Amino acid sequence: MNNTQTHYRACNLCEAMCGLEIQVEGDTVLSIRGDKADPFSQGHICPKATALADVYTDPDRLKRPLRRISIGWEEISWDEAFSAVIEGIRRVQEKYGRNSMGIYLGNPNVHNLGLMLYNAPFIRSLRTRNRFSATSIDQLPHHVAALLMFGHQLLLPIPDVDRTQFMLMLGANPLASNGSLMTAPGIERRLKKLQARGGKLVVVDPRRTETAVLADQHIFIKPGMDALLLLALIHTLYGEDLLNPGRLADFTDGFDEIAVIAADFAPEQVASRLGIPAETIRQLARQLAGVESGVVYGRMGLSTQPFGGICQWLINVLNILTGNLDREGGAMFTLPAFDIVGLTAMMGSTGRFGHRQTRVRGLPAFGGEFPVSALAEEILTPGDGQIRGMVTVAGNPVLSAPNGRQLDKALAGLEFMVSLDIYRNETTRHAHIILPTTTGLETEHYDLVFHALAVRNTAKYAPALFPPAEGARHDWEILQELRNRLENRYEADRSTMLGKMDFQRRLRPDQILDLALRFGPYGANGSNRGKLNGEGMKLRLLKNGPHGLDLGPLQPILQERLCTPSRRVVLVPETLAADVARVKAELLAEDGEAEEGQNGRYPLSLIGRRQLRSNNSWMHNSPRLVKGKNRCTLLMHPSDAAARGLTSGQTVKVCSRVGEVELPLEVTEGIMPGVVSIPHGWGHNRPGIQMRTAQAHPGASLNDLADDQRVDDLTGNAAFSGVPVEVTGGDGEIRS
Ligand SMILES: Nc1nc2c(c(=O)[nH]1)N[C@H]1C(S)=C(S)[C@@H](COP(=O)(O)OP(=O)(O)OC[C@H]3O[C@@H](n4cnc5c(=O)[nH]c(N)nc54)[C@H](O)[C@@H]3O)O[C@H]1N2
Ligand SMILES: Nc1nc2c(c(=O)[nH]1)N[C@H]1C(S)=C(S)[C@@H](COP(=O)(O)OP(=O)(O)OC[C@H]3O[C@@H](n4cnc5c(=O)[nH]c(N)nc54)[C@H](O)[C@@H]3O)O[C@H]1N2
Ligand code: SF4
Ligand SMILES: [Mo]
Repeated sequence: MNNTQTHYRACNLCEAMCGLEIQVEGDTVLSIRGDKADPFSQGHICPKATALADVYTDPDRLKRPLRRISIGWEEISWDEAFSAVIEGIRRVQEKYGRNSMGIYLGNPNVHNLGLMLYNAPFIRSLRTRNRFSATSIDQLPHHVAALLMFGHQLLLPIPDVDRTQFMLMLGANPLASNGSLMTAPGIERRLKKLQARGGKLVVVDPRRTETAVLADQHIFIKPGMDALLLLALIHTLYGEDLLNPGRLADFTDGFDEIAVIAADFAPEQVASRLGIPAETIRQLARQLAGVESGVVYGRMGLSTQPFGGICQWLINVLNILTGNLDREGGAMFTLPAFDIVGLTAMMGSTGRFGHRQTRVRGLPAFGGEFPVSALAEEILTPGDGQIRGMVTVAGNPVLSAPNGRQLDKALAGLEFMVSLDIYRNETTRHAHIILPTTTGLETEHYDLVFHALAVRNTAKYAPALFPPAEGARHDWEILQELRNRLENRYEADRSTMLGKMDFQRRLRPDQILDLALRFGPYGANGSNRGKLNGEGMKLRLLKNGPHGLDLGPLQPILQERLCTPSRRVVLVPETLAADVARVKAELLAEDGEAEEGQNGRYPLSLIGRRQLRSNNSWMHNSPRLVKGKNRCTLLMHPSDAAARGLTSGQTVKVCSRVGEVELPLEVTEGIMPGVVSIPHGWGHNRPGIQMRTAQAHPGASLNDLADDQRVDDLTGNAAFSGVPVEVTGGDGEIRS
């Protein structure tokens, strides 16, 4: 008898939400293919999707709670583990106060329905200010710009790539990353269609990336200089009378102020600093202003740099000045079925910025979280408020946050640490207790976050394909249990407003999802109920349509979504405008404080790069993803290699202010002179981890070089782009 079953779900690994068609027999995955019937992804997948099967069967996956003992690790029961965790947290907080516990949430949180719904009440039960997440090593500047301009941290403009005629893309490489803050499965096909309909793609990047190769024009830029380019583009729009905000002028304030700000940044003024001819800048501005629809889009490379906040702000400004914000083919806003923006706005929580500062360096909090660049010093610096214990949930900051070696040292000295994770890796090896969780195919899936960042309005749900790996528990179940045990101390909580709306205490994730769908914009009483032929959105509808529902292209909706007190767009928020002084001092002035060269000791500028077969730090234990040649190499321009007498294939040593690594050199014309690149997420050669395939392909960690003191001073986001380094010949031994 043939027991083969077919299961449909969205891939949870990156932001693209590709539909998967998975053939299984019993608990064996026979195949994972692109789901051609998924209206959004139309069959697209990448090589990482098939590795979901590897994660499911991985012999290194943790199955039972682990306790660290003097000679290694011992498996313990769940009840023992929960008791030990509560005892550990209480011990630390009773001794040093409640802020002595810290928490770090990693990237897979946002790909996990249970975590998205249950981590907030758990965090509240910890009662600590010391909260951190991957947001501050990623997209924090986007949130700051959205909060200050549109009044809500999650009102993020999404490029309408399927309808635009012109895309100016800075600091993003969607052909490798599959798109970010732009959920667009099959992005290569979408960009080629843009070109096929006569549209143009221009890429600004220090490296000739996969996306730059596809583009109609690629402009090299020195890392961290984009703010100058964006200001010069704005200058040109004003100077050449190219302004055309259209209907946006009716509800936007600040057109005169931005003209004054941009006045000092004529293309001719910035050209030599930028290394981009003034005429190229002027042409770019004219092109953007001349098309019927166009969009400026900037991602990682523009967020994780010293001017991240300014860059994300100015990108929005450019889209407004050219009338492209909230317009078909421009940068648009989603109306997702689970409407996080609407729900949080209703509860009055639109985001907060700068309401408190970190103890040691005074970096600003955003949305109740501190920048993770400050985590190590908050642990290592003695004094009142020092962090003595940590919880990590689905995070690997030792490889993901800047100055990983310092963080290694900090975590090793904690009095108590607990990690919810599927692996014992570079970070979780420091835990006293590791709680093993389900992931991927063992979880039910609805993309709470990425439907809200997609280039079309879509909705898709899938139940878990497999029961939890033997012994593992769902993240949300673990957090709920910990919270219940912690809150015994704080009975008073239940009388508060939040206590009364405590859905998590009474409902499962799918039940909360169902409620949110029913009360959302496509629900029976929602503003967009018409979309579903009279049937209101509910979970059952999604269960009956396993390929996902297409709710149509994005619509102009900004005016009704705005959350600013004035209900108008703030083109020039004061905090951002004030930060332009820093651009002048550090980037514009010929004798500026730009750290380039730092006394000539670290003359090269280091950037990262993403690779299709890698997913941040945690998928290198899949044999099919790491097979083949070593991809963790240093890219360098031939002129820089020649100047140092270095040749392709040899091992080189890369040094920065905070550390050094050794890795093979790859000489290529595809990177600017003066710039070198290493992919992030590698460096699995630390002792005490249990990821055998990854350990056999360790690579070196980019974040052993990235500097925790280098941040965007405004937002506190890590500045990974342009870390000053020097490269010399290594020990001669080539490591694989
Ligand atoms: N230099 C440099 N550094 C970077 C970047 C860069 O471009 N350059 N990129 C940054 C970006 S954009 C991000 S988002 C961060 C990511 O930073 P992190 O989130 O800290 O790192 P990840 O590698 O995503 O680690 C995810 C962890 O979650 C575990 N995990 C996977 N699935 C599950 C699950 O379902 N449940 C639980 N409990 N655990 C799970 C994995 O084993 C791993 O330990 O890295 C940042 N760091
Ligand atoms: N295969 C794969 N896909 C992923 C991930 C992964 O690890 N692997 N991670 C996922 C995550 S968590 C995220 S956040 C997204 C990120 O998705 P993207 O934002 O597309 O990230 P990157 O591919 O790192 O692209 C950043 C680009 O910025 C360039 N850059 C660096 N510094 C500068 C600068 O100063 N100025 C300019 N103009 N450009 C600069 C780099 O050369 C690089 O090409 O990808 C997601 N998708
Ligand atoms: S592109 Fe992203 S979502 Fe699509 S299959 Fe690959 S990892 Fe999964
Ligand atoms: Mo990310």
